[in-house]
Amino acid sequence: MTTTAAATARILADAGIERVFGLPGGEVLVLIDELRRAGVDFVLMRHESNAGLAAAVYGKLRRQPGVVLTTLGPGAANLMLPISNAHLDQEPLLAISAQLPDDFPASHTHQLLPLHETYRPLCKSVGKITCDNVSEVVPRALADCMRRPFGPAYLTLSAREALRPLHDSSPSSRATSDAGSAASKFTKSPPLEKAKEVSGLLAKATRPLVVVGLAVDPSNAQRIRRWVNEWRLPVAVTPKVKGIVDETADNFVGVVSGMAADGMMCDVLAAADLRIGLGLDPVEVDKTWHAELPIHWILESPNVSDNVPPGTTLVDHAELLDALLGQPAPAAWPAPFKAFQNKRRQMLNGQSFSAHTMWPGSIVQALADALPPDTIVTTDVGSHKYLFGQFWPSRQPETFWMSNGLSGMAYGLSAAIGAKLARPEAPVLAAVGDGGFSMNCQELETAERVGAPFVTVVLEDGSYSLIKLAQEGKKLEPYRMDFRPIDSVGLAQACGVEALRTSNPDELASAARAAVTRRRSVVIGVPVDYTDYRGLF
Ligand SMILES: Cc1ncc(C[n+]2csc(CCOP(=O)(O)OP(=O)(O)O)c2C)c(N)n1
Repeated sequence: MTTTAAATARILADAGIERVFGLPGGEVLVLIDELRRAGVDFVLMRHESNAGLAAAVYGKLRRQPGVVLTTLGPGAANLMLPISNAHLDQEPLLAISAQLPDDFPASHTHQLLPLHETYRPLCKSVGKITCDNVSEVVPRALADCMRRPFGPAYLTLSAREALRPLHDSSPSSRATSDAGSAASKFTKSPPLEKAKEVSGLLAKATRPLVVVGLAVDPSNAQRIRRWVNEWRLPVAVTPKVKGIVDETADNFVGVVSGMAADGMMCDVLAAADLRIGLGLDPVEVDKTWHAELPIHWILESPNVSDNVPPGTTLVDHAELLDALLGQPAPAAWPAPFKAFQNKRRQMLNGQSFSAHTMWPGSIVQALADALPPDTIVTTDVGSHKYLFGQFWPSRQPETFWMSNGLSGMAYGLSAAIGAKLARPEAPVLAAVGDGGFSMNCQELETAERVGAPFVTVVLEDGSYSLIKLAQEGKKLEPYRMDFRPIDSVGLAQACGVEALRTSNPDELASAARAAVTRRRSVVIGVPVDYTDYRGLF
């Protein structure tokens, strides 16, 4: 007899899902057991939020939805952060949690929350898995996550329904889906026509800037690289797509959308006489330039929340890039942003004012020199994210991960676990602040247990420094932004991970290099002075 839980597990396994991340409750034990029988590993984590974040990165890297499983009530409530992140950061995430059965007495309110109503506005679909609809609802939710823009879908399965024998003839309770409301609403441009238009605009431009954003597909990385390199086009990227072009190349101008040096990058955007937004999604932009400056949008799917700038048509990126590559460059643009590029590079060469701390720029430089180009870097959220987001020299696609549409703290370590499980051969570096680290450092134990070692660099400044700097910027009294330093090294050791502290760039580099070659997790605490960030922002 096949039960609803067994059928759910089989559908996930048949869809190529090899791991489900989560934290259990009694109500999902049967499904976890069926997953085990179907050969799907359950990655036990220490907070549902972290499990959801890890799952989404794991899924996106594997070109499939990440799957997170939680209990009902509190476990399901803890999914708000990863579901919001998957929504705003375009990550494919199928979240499944338990729920009370429909036929429970109305007086039973223990752990009862309106989960579908809560998650519906953030999800591409929500639904209830039943013995009647499992073979329809689960595949559809998986497909919804992978419909561009990628995003979350949410399903519930009650412990009672999980045990019911399959009865799959009448699709009585379907998932409510927004399928069909996205790309099909918008007009498509023929790629050749669009290529002519783009080429024509470029022919007239003297300072063009291609801005590549979140919504490009990494499978187009080689085409994008060939286009900007063969035509010698100046190119910038948003943080979420770092690595789509080689950031050590001459034509790389910088990272736009809220990172370090953002004032300068806004000046770059204003100085350009043609801005081409290739897959650019304003969800990453915390300023207003995307609404104020004219942008020639090249989108192949709507942006987050199904937005498409007025008058914009959609076009297949691969076909458009092939058409562009079939033509010669319509003009030459001899490094129109050179002065900005030089200034950006020089910003890293500062020096800390304190003898006991390391200049933040030296941290990036030491690690970039030490670690191989295929290193996957994750960051948390804070000043360190701005630093790495702008200055980490990404060289390969899909090697940089941060929360930027949502910008939610506690992303860095979770993302590192998901990335390492998806790409076991790649070295992984998590760069986090001491605030974010203390939100989820317990996942270091998870990383060790599930065989996902990575290097964590904790930038220790004893404060929520980004917010402290914002407080200063608003000319407010310094108030409650500092905490007593928690010993990151001691915390890591308590989780069974090797750890050291250094303020010496060479020591930092050799510790990071040794850790990735020995395939061991190591945490490196690096004291920084928050005032040093002032020179970088
Ligand atoms: C979940 C969440 N809570 C609060 C914030 C607001 N916030 C953004 S950055 C930041 C400070 C982060 O401090 P830390 O992790 O130490 O990094 P640092 O800024 O010092 O590099 C805070 C509180 C957020 N983005 N996400």
